Parts: sequence; C-alpha cells; structure tokens
Amino acid sequence: MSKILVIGACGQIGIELVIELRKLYGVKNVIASDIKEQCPPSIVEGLYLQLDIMNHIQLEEIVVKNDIQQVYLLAALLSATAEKKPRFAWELNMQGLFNVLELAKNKKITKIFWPSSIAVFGSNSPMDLTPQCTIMEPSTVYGISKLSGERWCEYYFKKYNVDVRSIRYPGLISYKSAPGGGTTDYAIDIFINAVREGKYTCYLNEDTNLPMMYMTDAIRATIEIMEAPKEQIMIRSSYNLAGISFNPKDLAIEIQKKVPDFRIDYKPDFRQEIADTWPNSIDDSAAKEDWKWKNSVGIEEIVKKMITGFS
Ligand code: NAD
Ligand code: AKB
Repeated sequence: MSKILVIGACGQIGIELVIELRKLYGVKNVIASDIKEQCPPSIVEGLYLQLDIMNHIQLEEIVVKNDIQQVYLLAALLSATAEKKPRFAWELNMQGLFNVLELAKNKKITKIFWPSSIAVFGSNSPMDLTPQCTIMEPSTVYGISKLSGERWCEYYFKKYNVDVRSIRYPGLISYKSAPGGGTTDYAIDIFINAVREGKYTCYLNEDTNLPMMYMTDAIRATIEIMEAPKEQIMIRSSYNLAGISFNPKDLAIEIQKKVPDFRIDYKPDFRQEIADTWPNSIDDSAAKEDWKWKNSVGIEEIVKKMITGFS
C-alpha cells in the first residue's frame, strides 16, 4: 500500500488523526511528521520524521523516499497566535500549502487534505446558519490565510486536476492533546479548570455563540471526505461543517450539572474581537448532500467525555 504523511502530527488534531489513520490503514502505512524534534508518546509506535513544511526540498525527499501518495497538511498558526505574529503566520500558512500543492501538481502525490476554518467568514457574513457561499471578508491574518488557501486549492484543482479536499472546521474540542492557540480554546480550558480548580475566568463574553465540534466527529469527517469517491466532492475550495453551537454561559450551565460548585466569570481579551467576527452557527447542507456528512456528538456527551477525560 502507498503511504500517508501527516504534517503537523504533534498538534491537537494531528495526534488523534494519526491514531485513527493507523487503525484504518496500518501503523507502517501512516508516517507522522512535525517540526518538533520528538513525537508525543501516543503516536510513538509508528514512523516519525522531523520535517519543516517550509523546506520543500526536504518534503519532496521524504515523499519520494517513503512512497507517499496522500498528505494531510495540518501545520499552521491558529487565530490567536497568528495575530501576534501576522507575517510569520501568513508565510507558514501559505508556503506550507503551496509546497504540498506543487508536489501534487508535479504528480509526486495523488491526494491532499488541507483544513480551512470558520475563520474565513467575517463580520459582513450572515452570522446564523452561515451559508457555504456568502460574503467572506475575514479580518484576522489567520482567516485571510485560510480564505486565500481555499482559493488556491480550487485553482490547483481546476488548472492542474489536483485532488485536494478540505473542510472548514469549527472550534474543535478534545482532551487528548492541548489546543494550539485558537480563539475557541476556551471550550477546552474551561474543562481543565472546572475539574482541577472548580472555577474559570473566560476570555470571551458569556453570550459569544460559536460553532464547535467534538474531535471524534472532526476526525471522522476528515477521513470520510478523503474516502469519498472523487466525483462526490463538488466543492474544491472547502466545505462548511457543522457540529453544535453554544456560548460560554450555555457550556458553564452544562458543566454545573456535573460539577455543581463550578463557578465562571468573564474577562474578555483580544480574542473577543476575533470571535465577534465569526459565525454563531453554520449551514453544512452541501457536505450532507455531497458526501453524506452527519454530526453525532452533542453538548451533553461532550461535557461527559471532557470531564471524564480530565479527571
Ligand atoms: P496545532 O497548533 O495544535 O498543531 C499544529 C502542529 O503543526 C504543531 O504540532 C506544530 O508543531 C506543527 N508545525 C508548526 N510549524 C510547522 C512547520 N513549519 N513544519 C511542520 N510542522 C509544523 O493545530 P491544530 O489545532 O491541530 O490544527 C491543525 C490544522 O487544522 C490547522 O491548519 C488549523 O488551522 C486547522 N483548524 C483547527 C481547528 C481547531 O479547532 N483545532 C479549527 C479549524 C481549523
Ligand atoms: C481557532 O480558534 O483559531 C481555531 C479555528 C476555529 O480555526 N480553533
């Protein structure tokens, strides 16, 4: 079997994706890579390579030497971190994508997964059930890089027949690995603090609704879109994907059902400004129609899993 390369494998999504891909395709067929020198213990049983995605020569060497056919490109700076290093974020988020798209254009690999985000939308987009195609004027460097990336993915598909597939992930919730500097990270931090301290100071206002999803659903969606027959993938920029939507107050109320003494207060910081430009909820009917996407984990189950996970 030809091999799969996951780039950015040590991150929040990468760790769980590598584990699932290895279950499906075999440990020896899924190579984990990241700029980090060492990989986390949970993915240590398979091959791990240190790779800087900015280095296209090293990337091509790894791809050719290991007979890689599919690449999952996860390396990026997320919204909050990117605002602190805008130029570097732009370079990493764009150059990394170009390096992988070029490999496919030159027929060194056959399929790419590259994630976009709800950050592609902006304050002029409809906030509720944000449609697949609508006004998109992101105001963060992260959102600008994701929207540009989407346009390039579609361009490489149309011009060079590159089989690139993409999802606009909402905020992802998980306990197996730490989040990487996003605006939606409060929905993870809140659980760590609820379990360990019984209280949490939230950096978003109580009524800030955002689209969210439990990690297992996001991983399933990722594998499902990659497994779908080519002709079912009608959108080559990126698909809207919806899980559930809630705000910090809703989440705190759910947590109090399990941790009755849990207390929350609110001290909004710069991430509030980012969240205010993102959708409250997402219309993912295109993903449902084209490759039969269906979310499965709701808020009660998320709270149960997260509290158990951090206890
Ligand atoms: P993360 O920050 O947790 O992980 C990113 C990984 O990339 C890290 O392990 C980091 O070491 C690695 N990396 C950074 N620079 C690199 C380089 N030059 N070469 C190789 N590796 C490098 O991010 P994540 O949450 O796992 O997100 C993965 C992707 O999914 C990103 O593109 C992100 O924009 C997208 N996404 C994530 C979410 C979410 O909620 N986690 C939501 C929407 C989109
Ligand atoms: C972030 O908050 O930056 C990410 C995302 C929604 O893209 N979680």
